[in-house]
Amino acid sequence: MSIQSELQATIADMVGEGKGILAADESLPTIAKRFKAVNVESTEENRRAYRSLLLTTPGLGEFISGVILFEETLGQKTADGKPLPQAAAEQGVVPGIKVDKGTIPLVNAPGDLVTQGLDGLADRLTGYKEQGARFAKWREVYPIAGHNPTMLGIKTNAEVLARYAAICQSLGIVPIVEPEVLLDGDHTIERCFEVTEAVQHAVFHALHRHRVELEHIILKPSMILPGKDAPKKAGPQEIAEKTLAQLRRTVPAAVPSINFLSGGQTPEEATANLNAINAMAGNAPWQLSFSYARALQDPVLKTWQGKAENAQVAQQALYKRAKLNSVARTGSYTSEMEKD
Ligand code: 5MM
Repeated sequence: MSIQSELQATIADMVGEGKGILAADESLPTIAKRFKAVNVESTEENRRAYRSLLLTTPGLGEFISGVILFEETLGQKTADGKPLPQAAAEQGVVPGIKVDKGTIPLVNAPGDLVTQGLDGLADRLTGYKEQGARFAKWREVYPIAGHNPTMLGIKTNAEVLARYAAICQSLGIVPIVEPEVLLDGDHTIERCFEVTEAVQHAVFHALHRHRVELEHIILKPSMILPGKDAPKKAGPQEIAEKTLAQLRRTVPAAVPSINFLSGGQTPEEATANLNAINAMAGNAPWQLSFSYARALQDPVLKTWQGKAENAQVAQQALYKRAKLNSVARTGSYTSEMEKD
């Protein structure tokens, strides 16, 4: 199969009607934090058991078309010895891999960050592909504060995202491009709009410079939201209106799918906001979907609590959230459905 056909086949499998992506790619410090909140120790066996629970959820493939894994998970197996990427693939869920190596401060841009991991990326991707990964994910992070993000931060992060995406495509791996404007702070929704517009404008400019084929990427952005400590809150209507207006300004129609991250919203908020976005989307050129970690997994972790006897009910919690987000893709979700 040519690289082009391979990329197209992966996009076709991932961009299904009514489906979204499960992000289960928490790095070791992040999963330790998530486990600690429910009194579970972050051992390799507990991480294997938890991710195995997620990927073997009965019916997961009805609503989930792709799963982002952490490097360790690619090599782990279910209790009966099946590689976890294979367990996902057998449910119709395309396995992918987070390939960035986290952020460091960006020199000469105090307050801004830049993501590491480009050195040796092509070799790592070749190995991940042999283990079953068909797509990759890389996240750049933009904090909003007084002077942040700076123009240096915006341009540097865009360049890194574009270099990552070009390397992935050259190897037949679909890149998820994730520029996350952080929710932390007391900034207004208007400031989030302004920053996100500048960030995405720079990202698409860099993708063009690096000749990345927009038809073969998935964009994973944050929604347009007021900072989590902002005195003035916003409801789903305003969030949807501003998120769509911003995306129309910056995202070319060639991009097949926009899969939002949840970024610290509650599971119910993330579903209600995705629903409002789809209800208002009209003839938007892209699919508008989800790639949530916390907004899909929080209820699962709270139910599981590290106990094998809770695994089945925890899987039902994942099934429910995946289903409700699938309904939100049609704009017909209501909060009443939470009670089912
Ligand atoms: C922003 O984080 C991504 C989406 O998660 P949320 O829906 O919870 O916002 C997620 O894929 C993220 O990249 C992983 O949780 C891993 O984060 P770290 O920082 O451990 O790489």
